Amino acid sequence: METVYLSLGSNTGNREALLLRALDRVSAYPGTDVVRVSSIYETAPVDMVKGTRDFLNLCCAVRTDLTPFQLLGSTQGTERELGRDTKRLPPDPPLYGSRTIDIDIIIYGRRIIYTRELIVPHPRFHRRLFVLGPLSEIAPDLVHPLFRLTMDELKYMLKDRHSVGCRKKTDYPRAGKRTI
Ligand code: PH2
Ligand code: MG
Ligand code: MG
Repeated sequence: METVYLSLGSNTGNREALLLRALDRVSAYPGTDVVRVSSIYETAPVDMVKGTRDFLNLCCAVRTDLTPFQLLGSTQGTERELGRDTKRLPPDPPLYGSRTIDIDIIIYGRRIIYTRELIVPHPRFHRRLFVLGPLSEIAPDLVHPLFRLTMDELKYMLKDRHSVGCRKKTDYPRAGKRTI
């Protein structure tokens, strides 16, 4: 069993309902419990094509028996089921297009994985307040397996932490009975 941190985001459709449905799906994966869920944050789009709506983002901690690639297969299945259009490429790469739901594996225990399909720890999360905001809420002392800095320290080091829109929107009722 490993502790894994996921980042969830949505910026089309009923964003809040999509996040909560995605959390439900994750908790139904075999051998997987959602043990902590952050508040929902409303965040300004980063590196997105023009005119996209603000995101709702949250992070959750899960305990799982799934391997990283089994978990990736499951989260991609959930993205498809919740209407993520995987075929349509953004018109102007490397910018991103809108998404009903995006589920990213941020940290998987202390594993370091570098493949074409999956990079863990997520290669950009330490620069993104829309991940570090919710993640440092649920795991402030979690240490980045490569940088050896805590989530709180990484958040503090973000130069643009005041300029990127990221405000706490709702307190999501904490999931699960166990704490980490
Ligand atoms: N996800 C991205 C790119 N930009 N911006 C915000 N605010 N929230 C996201 O979840 C997000 C983004 C790529 O997955
Ligand atoms: Mg993403
Ligand atoms: Mg993704």
